[in-house]
Amino acid sequence: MSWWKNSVVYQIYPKSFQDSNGDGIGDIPGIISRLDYLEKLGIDVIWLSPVYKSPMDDNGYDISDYRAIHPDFGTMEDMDQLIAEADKRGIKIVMDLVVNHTSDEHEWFQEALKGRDNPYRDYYVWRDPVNGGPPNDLESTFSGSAWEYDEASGQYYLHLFSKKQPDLNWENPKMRQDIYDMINFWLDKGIGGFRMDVIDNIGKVPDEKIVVNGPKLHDYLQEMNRETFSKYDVMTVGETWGATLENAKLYSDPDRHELSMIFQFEHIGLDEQENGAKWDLKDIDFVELKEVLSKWQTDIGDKAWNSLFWNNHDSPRIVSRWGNDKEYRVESAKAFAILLHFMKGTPYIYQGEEIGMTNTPISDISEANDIETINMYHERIEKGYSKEEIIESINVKGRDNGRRPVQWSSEKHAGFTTGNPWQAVNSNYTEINVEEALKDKDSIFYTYQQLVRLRKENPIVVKGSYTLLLPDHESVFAYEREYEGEKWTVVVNLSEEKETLELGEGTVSSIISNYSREEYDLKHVELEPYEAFAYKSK
Ligand code: TEU
Ligand code: CA
Repeated sequence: MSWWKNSVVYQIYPKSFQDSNGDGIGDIPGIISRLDYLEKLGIDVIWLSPVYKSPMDDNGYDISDYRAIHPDFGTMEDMDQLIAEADKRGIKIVMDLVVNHTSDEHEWFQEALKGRDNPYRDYYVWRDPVNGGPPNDLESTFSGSAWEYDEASGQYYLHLFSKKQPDLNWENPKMRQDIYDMINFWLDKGIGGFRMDVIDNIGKVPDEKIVVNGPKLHDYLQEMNRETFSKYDVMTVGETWGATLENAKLYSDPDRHELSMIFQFEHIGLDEQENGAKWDLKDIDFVELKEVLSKWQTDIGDKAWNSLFWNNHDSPRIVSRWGNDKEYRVESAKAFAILLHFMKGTPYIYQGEEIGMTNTPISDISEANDIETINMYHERIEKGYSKEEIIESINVKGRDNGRRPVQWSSEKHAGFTTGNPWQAVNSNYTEINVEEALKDKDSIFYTYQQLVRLRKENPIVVKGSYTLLLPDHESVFAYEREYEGEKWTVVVNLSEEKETLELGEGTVSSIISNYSREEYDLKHVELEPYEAFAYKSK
């Protein structure tokens, strides 16, 4: 079986992970200094958000040189050392592959700007004006038009994200070959694979306003696989906001030679008023959450593979989002961990999740760093929204929530830096930090460690079938896994209320319990707020 099916991935957002030299910015030597910690947690793979050279308009998702490390993060020697030091601990490094767009400061774009005849012009997407304006009304994810006018040549270029992130033209075979060479450059260094940024945008057909799932998307991925991944034993995970069960099977059916797995975002959209309206808040309905996650568990089939995650660098903290980060912070953080880590698929832990780091509310837009957040704020102010309601949305959903420095200790700035952090640390760091978590045997950290270990030691967690129980229960999420005559049941109360259930007959001992309960009487299961446990019934 492919190694990545047995793996647990840990995502590092380098700018906020660990600073080593006091400039307030996390860096690669900082990551190296924390590898022993990650080994203790038990993870197999690090997904490293971009560390390439970049003007940092979107914190590194705007790359100006794919083959160089941004000096804030270190040097190529540091990167090589990270790969080697991780390898010593049995950890693979998965790099972020951002190939839907580059930075406008990338030399290809700088060349392209020189004029219509430049050989790099066609590496990007250029269109003539229509009626003196942009070619059409396509919008950027970061607000405003997706088209930017270039005075010098009298044409517009496409940017689905910021103006400083011009879209690459995947129709151009020469451009594609340059990208494949770059991918092989990294694979030759012995990395474990790639997380592929907005990969479902590469088949775009802007003239027809097709931005995701374009007609040639899968052809490009098959070509890429043939030219690159197929020659190495690596994992690939596509970031695909437009994923459906049907196309998930196309991406990750091994016979089609595209990707190992994708991130699907259906559950992530459940607390917005309509899909894609991230800032229009709605309470999560746990019955819907059960439906969506269970559908992905059961209907993805035997060939394709799921990735499992609650949060990443683009989303708020799960404990604040769907748990309770106040009275039940520890209980609810563990409950969400137990719920996810017994499912079928490859789990992803986002830095700080394993100690229950929370969102960091702001009261004014001047405290925000993220380009998506800042642009949305100004757009909504213009549209007449009140400052208060926008700030509320930001505090619930904004990307900065997950990007605050990791809280390592109760020292100044949480031990993240000896200087001034690029983004302030959450003031709860004196209480919530790695040092405290490691000292407390009942901490969230040890629940994650135990979950990672249980997955390693029990094939049922990786291979077992999945069946949802109690589908209509409003707050209890329960399911069974079965494999070779063995059966495990997972029961999670997602509410602040006590719940009473009947799950069968007799007394069972728990495999894990976030209330440290060793036995459960199945006839009268009395669940405390956010109580979660698993037991073996066969
Ligand atoms: O994210 C894709 C993306 O569309 C996000 O902007 C997402 O929609 C948004 O945060 C949720 O509303 C990827 C990266 O993960 C993100 O950090 C980058 O900003 C983006 O691509 C552009 O590279
Ligand atoms: Ca630094």
